[in-house]
Amino acid sequence: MTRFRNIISLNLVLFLAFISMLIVPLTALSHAVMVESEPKKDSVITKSPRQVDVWFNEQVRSAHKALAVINSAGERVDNKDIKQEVFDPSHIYITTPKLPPDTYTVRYRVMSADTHIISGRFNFTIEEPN
Ligand SMILES: [Cu+2]
Repeated sequence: MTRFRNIISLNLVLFLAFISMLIVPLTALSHAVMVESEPKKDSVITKSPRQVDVWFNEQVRSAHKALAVINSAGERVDNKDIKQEVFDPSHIYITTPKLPPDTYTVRYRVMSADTHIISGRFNFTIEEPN
């Protein structure tokens, strides 16, 4: 009887392991991931951008989106006018005033279609033109 019960519990463990193998990749796939930006991650440019664009691999929700451009002194320098492209909800952007040479950090936070919050950051540098 004990042996029979052990077989059942082993089957249950295998079954649960199998189910979790099916579920985990699905949830991982449904996370939005940043795939592109302008200025690009770690890029060095010589002219202030007019805006900072971030693209994800899939559309993100319009609620709870945040995007900020921060200078090396830790000050927020964007125009706080985050927008989401109407015809491409995977694209968010924010405008900036003319930025002086510095290294800037872009921080983003969005809600995936699956309601998970995704956040991250990247840098770009503006150099004096030669
Ligand atoms: Cu997710």
